[in-house]
Amino acid sequence: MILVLGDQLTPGLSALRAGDRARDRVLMAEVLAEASYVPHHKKKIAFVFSAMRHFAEELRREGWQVDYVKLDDPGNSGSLGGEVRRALARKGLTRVVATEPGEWRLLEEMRGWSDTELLPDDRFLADRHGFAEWAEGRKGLRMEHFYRLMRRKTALLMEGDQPAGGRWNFDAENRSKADPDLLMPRPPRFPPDAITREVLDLVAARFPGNFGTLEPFWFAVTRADAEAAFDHFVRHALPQFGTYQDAMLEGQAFLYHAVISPYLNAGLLDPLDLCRKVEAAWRAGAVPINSAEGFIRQVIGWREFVRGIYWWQMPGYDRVNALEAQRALPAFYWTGETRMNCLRACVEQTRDEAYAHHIQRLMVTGNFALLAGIDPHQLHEWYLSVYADAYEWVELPNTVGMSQFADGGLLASKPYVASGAYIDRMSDYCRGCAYDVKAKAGPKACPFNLLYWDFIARHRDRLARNPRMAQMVRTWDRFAPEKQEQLRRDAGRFLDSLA
Ligand code: FAD
Ligand code: DLZ
Ligand code: SF4
Repeated sequence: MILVLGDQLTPGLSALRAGDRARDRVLMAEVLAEASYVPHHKKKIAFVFSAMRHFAEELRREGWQVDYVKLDDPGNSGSLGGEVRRALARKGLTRVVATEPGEWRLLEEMRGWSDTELLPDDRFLADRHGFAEWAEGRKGLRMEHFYRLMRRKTALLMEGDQPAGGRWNFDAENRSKADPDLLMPRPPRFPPDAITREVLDLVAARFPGNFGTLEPFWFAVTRADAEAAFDHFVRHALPQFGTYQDAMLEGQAFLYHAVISPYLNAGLLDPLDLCRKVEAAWRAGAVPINSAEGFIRQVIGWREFVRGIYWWQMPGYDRVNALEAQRALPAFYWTGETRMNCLRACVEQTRDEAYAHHIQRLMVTGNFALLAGIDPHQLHEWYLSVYADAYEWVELPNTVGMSQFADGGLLASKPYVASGAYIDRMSDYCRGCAYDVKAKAGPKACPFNLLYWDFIARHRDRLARNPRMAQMVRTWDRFAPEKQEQLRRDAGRFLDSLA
């Protein structure tokens, strides 16, 4: 029996390649354990279940015999292990083959199943053991070094041994603010079919208290639709993707982003295929190099790099807390009820779409949590719950490593902290805010401004040793003692007011 998990919806999956469709049976199971190990967004559960059901149909069309267990099927044991045992008994089978899962917790569990053979997940460019060998013994781990290896390995955007366009990285050109008058291409919307409708009813009935708006639901749930969404991105948004990659606009959730991470992480899309299409669009003159390189760097660079770190550092990486941040996650991360307009907008968008783009996650919700000293584990569980693309292998390193510096600088060379000025420069959020982004002290002062200096003061000694932060520490040291006291008092008052 071949077990296929909810984020393994790939016809070329190693476990399927190892099988024989005339002899073997495929098992797919919706189980409460996977649907509730964190309180997932309703849209995330609906996406996974509907994509699983459509993938089962795809496999059947290709000649596989598929046993599909729905969440509300009578007798559903509620766990993957339980469903494997039930299916073996039902069919009189004795051996299970599966591809390694994407999360440590499940890998540990599956390693304990005596009759199960686990095959490597080779849907990534860098295998996890190879990454660990590369990382082991290096002084500083930098994504850029890893990325160049991946460029050479894939030959993407290469002219012989040299990077196309004469540079490896065009990030410096990717920091423009977006104008609300720009015509934004919207991601295509796929109306729910009968299978998705049934899933939406199931999620509404079984997960009524979970975070998030279930409808309208328009995600692609088949490979064909996911590919259509990507082709639409390449034609309509990719040309501007690089330039506006870091921009944020109120009411514009997607800007020029691809909005494909749920599809990619569930296995509906193949990362190398996507990058080849992007390279072809650049070679055809349809998109500029800063966009093509920016996209390819995210996919063969960051995505692979964070996965390598996850497997190298687990178990234990989910408990790192280098800055000893202990504050509870404020309730407004779930309700959006805050006077800080940037946070309100990002949380409400997350509630409605199960999506936020990278800078919203890193520089609004992440930045605030880091400045305020929120417990990174609680924050990790939040990110893992609320985004449709969230699986621990990719979410955890982005949260505790990139965003919270909780691994002490293993993944990021400096904490991603910024005052309100950064958010004001990259967005239009501050215009509609109850706080004044220009005010540095007093009751109207933007909380990011107060918390920024409070953060520098709290971690002064550690930050003074970091070459990329030392300048800010020197600035803090030069403030008059009365100014330092007032900033810390105002910040303390604000922090005390957080529920
Ligand atoms: P685009 O901006 O269009 O980028 C294209 C693709 O590049 C993405 O689909 C994604 O596959 C890849 N990519 C870009 N940045 C990253 C990155 N930092 N790490 C890995 N892949 C990247 N991404 C997830 O897929 N799942 C998560 O659970 C997740 N959690 C995050 C948590 C935090 C705190 C932060 C700061 C980032 C997180 N990211 C996560 C990375 C990034 O925010 C999303 O991949 C991106 O927003 C997805 O939207 P998109 O498809 O429109 O991406
Ligand atoms: C995310 C998810 C959800 C919500 N439900 C299921 C499920 O019922 N059955 C299943 O096989 N997979 C599900 N998944 C995806 C798994 O959680 C994912 O395979 C593991 O977290 C490993 O990445
Ligand atoms: Fe956010 Fe501060 Fe701007 Fe308000 S003023 S939107 S809190 S950055």
